[in-house]
Amino acid sequence: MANVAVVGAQWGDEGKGKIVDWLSERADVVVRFQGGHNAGHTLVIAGTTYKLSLLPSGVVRSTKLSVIGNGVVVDPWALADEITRLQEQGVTIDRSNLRLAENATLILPLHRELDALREAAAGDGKIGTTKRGIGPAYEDKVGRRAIRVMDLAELESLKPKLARILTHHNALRRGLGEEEIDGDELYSQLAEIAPKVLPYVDTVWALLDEKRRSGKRILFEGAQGTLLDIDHGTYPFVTSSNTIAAQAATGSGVGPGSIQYVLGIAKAYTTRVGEGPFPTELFDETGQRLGERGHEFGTVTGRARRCGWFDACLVRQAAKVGGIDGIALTKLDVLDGLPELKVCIGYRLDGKPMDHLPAAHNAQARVEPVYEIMEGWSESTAGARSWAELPAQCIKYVKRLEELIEVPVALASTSPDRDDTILVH
Ligand code: 2SA
Ligand code: MG
Repeated sequence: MANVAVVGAQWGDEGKGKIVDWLSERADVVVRFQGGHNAGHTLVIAGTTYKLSLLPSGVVRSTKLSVIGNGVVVDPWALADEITRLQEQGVTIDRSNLRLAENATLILPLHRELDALREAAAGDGKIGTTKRGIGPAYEDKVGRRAIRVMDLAELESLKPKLARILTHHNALRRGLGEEEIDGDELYSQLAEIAPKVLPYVDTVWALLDEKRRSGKRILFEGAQGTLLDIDHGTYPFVTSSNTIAAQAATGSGVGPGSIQYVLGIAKAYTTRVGEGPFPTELFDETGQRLGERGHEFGTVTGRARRCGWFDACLVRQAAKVGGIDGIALTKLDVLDGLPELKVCIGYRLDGKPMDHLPAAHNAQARVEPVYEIMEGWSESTAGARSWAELPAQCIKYVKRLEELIEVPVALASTSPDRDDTILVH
């Protein structure tokens, strides 16, 4: 198998965790390259449920090397807690199977606070963030004042760096009427957490280069989804990183040619958590049914996800901007028993047809979906493991989606269990 990047082709929560886990069996190294502990992956292995946020999904398999790349924003306290939580579940995590990029940006408590303060102040204009400090941490990275993982190893030079970042943040905090942050206190907090994360620190680009040259297979694990990409998503209702496969290269320090196949994950319907446009959103019983049958609640925050019909127009766009080679279609079984299925094939904006989602927020919020109606299936597809086990109408649905999104469906998934996966091509 070539090196594969797995990315969400919708608004996140497409079921990437299960597919990454499925693929990680065939890989040697699993790499996270963007986002942080705003991600939530649920893995079910041999009846045990593992909830991962920051750690790559490969971590539950002790023979795989898991890598947190430079493109990730790392809350060191959240990382230490997640490691402890998994260790308590019997998972081995040590330097032999986990490495953290020395040049990854840290999320500090002040980022989390600022995220929450801004959301509270925004009222109806809020983004609906996970309040994990993701956006503010990326702002500081781009603003060239961030504290990075390697700074924890050089405590003697940390104080002037803290003074720099605090000059910026304390000015902001004064403006918001918040108490200023004391540099000495932050220094002590960081000095205390440092020994918990430093054992994993490595020069990740060199490590990955060595793995690649020695023929090891690398799996790049994306978080969130294409429509949450800072450039290509439904801005400003997006996350603060690039979520598409191109980021796998910059976010881990490999060349773009190191990624041979981009697998996009899409749900057989659509969900979104947080605010922002969602053309195929359902506000009726069908939407409620999808949410209930699909257990559509955020892994990280427990928020109920908004649900709607499959939007082929959006997934086609995601495939094009991200270079998706094949789609893994998940949660097909959630559609079981629906008499009729709608698929969005395009939009109308002020009466004019559109074959893509426009970039302007106002236009995105106003587009009306154009639907194609398909017959549903009454049989259960839950747990199907081969194409032949699927009802004819379900195969027809998948085939039609393939045509509309202009990318082959390479895998289909029919339950959270990793073995309930159909290899289509
Ligand atoms: P943020 O916190 O700055 O990244 O939020 C900005 C937007 O990105 C959305 N976002 C997500 N959407 C779906 N799933 C995400 N992860 C968790 C999960 C979500 C949860 O996998 O279940 O538990 O609530 C995720 N992370 C960020 C977010 O909703 C905002 O729209
Ligand atoms: Mg998730």
